[in-house]
Amino acid sequence: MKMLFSKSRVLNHFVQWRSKECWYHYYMKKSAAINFIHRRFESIKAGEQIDLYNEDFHDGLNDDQQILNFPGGRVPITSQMKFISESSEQRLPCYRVLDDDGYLISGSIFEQVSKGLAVNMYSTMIALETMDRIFYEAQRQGRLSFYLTSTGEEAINIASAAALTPHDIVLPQYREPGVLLWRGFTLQEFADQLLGNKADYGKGRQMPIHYGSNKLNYFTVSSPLTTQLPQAAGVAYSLKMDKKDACVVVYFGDGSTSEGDFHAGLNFAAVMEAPVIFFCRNNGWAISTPVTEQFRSDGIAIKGQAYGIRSIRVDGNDALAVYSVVRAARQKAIKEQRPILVEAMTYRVSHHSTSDDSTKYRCVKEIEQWRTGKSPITRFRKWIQRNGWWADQNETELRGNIRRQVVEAIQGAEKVEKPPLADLFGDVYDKIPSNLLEQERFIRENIKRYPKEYPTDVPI
Ligand SMILES: Cc1ncc(C[n+]2csc(CCOP(=O)(O)OP(=O)(O)O)c2C)c(N)n1
Ligand SMILES: [Mg+2]
Repeated sequence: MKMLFSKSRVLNHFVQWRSKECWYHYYMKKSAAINFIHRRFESIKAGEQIDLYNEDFHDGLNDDQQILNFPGGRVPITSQMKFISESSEQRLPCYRVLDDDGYLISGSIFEQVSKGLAVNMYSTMIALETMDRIFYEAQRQGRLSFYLTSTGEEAINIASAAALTPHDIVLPQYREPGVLLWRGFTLQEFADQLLGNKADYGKGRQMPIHYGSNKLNYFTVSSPLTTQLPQAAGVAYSLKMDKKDACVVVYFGDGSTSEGDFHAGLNFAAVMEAPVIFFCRNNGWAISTPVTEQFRSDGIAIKGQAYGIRSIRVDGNDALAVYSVVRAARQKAIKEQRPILVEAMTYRVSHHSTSDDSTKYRCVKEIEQWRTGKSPITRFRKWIQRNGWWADQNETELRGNIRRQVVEAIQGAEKVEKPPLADLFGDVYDKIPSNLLEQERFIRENIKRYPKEYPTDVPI
């Protein structure tokens, strides 16, 4: 246990160091920027703006038209000294299709879903909920070192995934395992990663829940918040260069928007006209920090406009609304080659993770209201059941089946050998540098000296 912990700590530090400070990374960023300049698209109209500037700037002030020509374009002038307000009078409305009771809101415009798709979406939401419950319990029993659930955010996970194609590339935060589940990541693959065994694609070097799959176009979760946003702009730009009929979807929480990378990522994508959907799960909390202490703006969607990004706010607990919004966003991102920002309003029903007890900083009544009265699963179930597409018997069978499969996956993963100690030091450098070799020597000597302090199931 102790060693697994230190493994993830070593890697975590490495990832943070590599993403934020390393000169090598800085150098790579610079050379990537040079490549971008060489491969600019015509749509980036820098040349045109310079012409405008040269021709019109000196006599740009035109009394009749009351227009001033600036390098970025023509701006109307005014003699009124008026500061723009810090907020609009009304909060940005939230698009929804199903009301709290699962009835269609009359007049709502939404993407139709077939019986097959609706049942598949609902079944996968149940699979996610069940998987979360059992893995969470396994952590409490000491069988996993860490876990984190998506409780309350099942519609965001599954409905957004259902609106994409397998070619769309996903860069997750960490509360989106349902997207992987939808794409076909098996319960065994989840369990192997959580237990860090030999079958785990990360060779046990990451903390539990850091899933990833090359095959399913799902980037590996990374611990430092928001690094995935500028990366998503770059991945989307590569799709644009290759003229792919696909987009990128990058997920992040409300708390992550306080990182500089949020702003860099949005601006980069806007300027490069990259086909990326920025999908913010605004669940009200960043561990113990409520959104009221996170920002003074009306949430996230309105920030898109400042970057020149088309944006929308959607009810994240309404599967039909999330599905419709992501379908439309995908269409716009690809056809119009532009980024889109989606803010899905929801609530983090679970503790932040197994390292947290949220009853210490928020009211239990509030949590229960969201768990019971506003569950996205119940709302969607009411709708499909009213359509005659689902019955109580289906529910019982499905839940029992998945429960059995998750338990078997954990038992299976527990039987698989752990990766050898040497794997901790490989796969990063072509030639392992001296400081890592020294660390390897140190850990081996330590194991010899204090064998009882180390797990016996890791091959030395
Ligand atoms: C750069 C960075 N700062 C701080 C943390 C510690 N941390 C992990 S999760 C988290 C909260 C993130 O909240 P949010 O983005 O709203 O996602 P949620 O957990 O609500 O889904 C924090 C502060 C981190 N992992 N990385
Ligand atoms: Mg949050």
